[in-house]
Formats: sequence, C-alpha cells, structure tokens
Amino acid sequence: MSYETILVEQRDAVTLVTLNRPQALNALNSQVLAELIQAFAAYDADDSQHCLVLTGSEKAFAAGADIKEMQAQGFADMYGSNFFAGWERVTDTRKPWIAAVNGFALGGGCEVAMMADFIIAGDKAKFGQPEIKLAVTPGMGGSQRLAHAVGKAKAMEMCLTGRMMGAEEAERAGLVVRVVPAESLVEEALKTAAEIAAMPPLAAIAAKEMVNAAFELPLAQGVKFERRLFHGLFGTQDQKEGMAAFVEKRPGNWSGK
Ligand code: CO8
Repeated sequence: MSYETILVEQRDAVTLVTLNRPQALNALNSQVLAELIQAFAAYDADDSQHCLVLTGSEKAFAAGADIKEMQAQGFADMYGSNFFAGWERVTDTRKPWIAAVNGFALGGGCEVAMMADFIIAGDKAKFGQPEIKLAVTPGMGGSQRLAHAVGKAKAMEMCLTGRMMGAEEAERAGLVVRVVPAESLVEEALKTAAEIAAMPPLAAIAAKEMVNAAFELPLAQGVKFERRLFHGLFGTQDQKEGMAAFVEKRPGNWSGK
C-alpha cells in the first residue's frame, strides 16, 4: 500500500507509523486521516503484527488539525460531512498501540495522542489544546480525554487558556506513561511495543478492552465485564500453553488461538 502523508514500516511484530507532513508540522488533514484509517485497519487485520507505534518528527508529533483546510468551512459543511468522525475508526483499533510524542502535540495532535492506549513522551514534548485561540474548541475528544487523564482543573485551564504542558508535568499529571530523551524516543517506544507484541495476543486485546471499559462503565458492571473476559480466556489454547509453560518453567509459545 502506498501513502503520501505517513510512513509505514514493520519491525518484526511491531508496525511503526510516522506522520510525514514536515512542511505543515504534521497538521492532520483529511488525507492524513484517510491514510491513518487504512494503515490502522491493515495493522489490525495483519496476524503477524501485535503492537503499533504512532509518532511524528522531533519538532512536532502534530501541530493540530489542518487550520488551512478548516478555515473556509461553514457549519453545514462540517455537520453535513460529519467532519473528522473517521477518527472513531482509529480509536476502534482492537490491538494495542502507543503514541510516541516528540515536540508539539497541539489541538488535534494532542487529541490523537490521547486516542492511543498510552503515550510515551520525549523530554521536549509539549501538549496543548489551543483551539480557543482560533475561536473554536477541541473537536476530536480532547476535552473529554484530557479531563479523564489529568482531571478537571488542568484540563479546564488548558482548554480555556491554550497553555501548553511540558513533558515532565504531563508525566506528573498522568497524561504520559514516561518521559525519555527526545533522541531515543522512537527506539524506547519500539522496545515497549516489542514487549507488548511478545504477549499472548488475545489476552492483550482483552486487557485493552477491559481497561478501556473502566472509562465507560460503572464499577460493578466494569468488574463483571472484566470477569467475563477473564473466564473467556480459559477457552483459548494460549491459556493452556501459558499455564503449562509456567509449571514447566519455560517461556510460553503463543498461537493467538
Ligand atoms: N494547520 C495548518 N498548518 C499548520 C498548523 C496547523 N495546525 N500548524 C503549523 N502549520 C504550518 C504553518 O502554517 C507553517 O506553514 P507555512 O510555512 O506555510 O507558513 C508551518 O506549519 C510551520 O509552522 P510555524 O511557522 O508556525 O512554526 P513555529 O515553529 O513558528 O510555531 C507552532 C510552531 C507554535 C506549533 C505553531 O505552528 C502553531 O501555533 N500552530 C497551530 C497550533 C494550533 O492552533 N493547533 C490547533 C489547531 S485546531 C485543531 O486542532 C482542532 C481539532 C479539532 C477538529 C475537530 C473537527 C471535527
């Protein structure tokens, strides 16, 4: 498959997707979205791939939705075309994926990073929802996911002032899982992705589904959902293999069945 705005490569069982519009600081336009939808769907469908890393450049993960593409649009255009609703197809990805963020992750860029299962940040990363300065607001889930990640106070301040949050603060606030030197970000993210890719694949999908359920369901229902998935994994060959491998003191050999 050929792409113009992203680069896609496979490193063993890990897919690396790099946003590649350097002239626009990786601003997310409709073409980027269409290509990401394809790349994520191909990843989800490829039995040889078990984790994905999405990254940008050292200067910018993505500096937002493409302002030049949105500038002339009216309400009827946006509402009629359900502009950018396609991002839901990226968040529907069943297998795990990580955002590796260097530089600016602003507006839609911050929102896409927050769609990932978790974020690893380079030490110069800057997160922000500056849409208010353009007389709009987050529109791809930013107000909701930021509030879940960092709490109301910081989310509200960031959405109302457009202030950027640096990597260290983002780690303290729970927005990112860890901060690494900018120059080793992609390698570090690929290492973590390789660790995830080496896990039994069905258990990885189940773990992702149940953690995500914590953001959708009341506690008692979430615990029930978890238990059903846990019970279900006892129907897999990999559960037999995993427990036998433990008892026989050897590594597990996963079939994904
Ligand atoms: N869209 C389009 N082009 C962009 C964007 C963007 N978001 N960001 C940067 N660019 C372009 C610039 O226009 C410039 O292009 P040119 O050379 O042709 O003038 C090039 O990238 C380089 O940018 P700068 O010269 O501005 O670089 P600086 O290093 O001086 O500044 C900044 C970097 C601070 C990141 C600055 O570029 C900036 O403030 N960018 C905009 C950030 C922003 O406001 N992002 C939010 C956008 S709105 C949004 O994301 C809404 C999401 C919800 C949509 C939901 C729809 C349903």
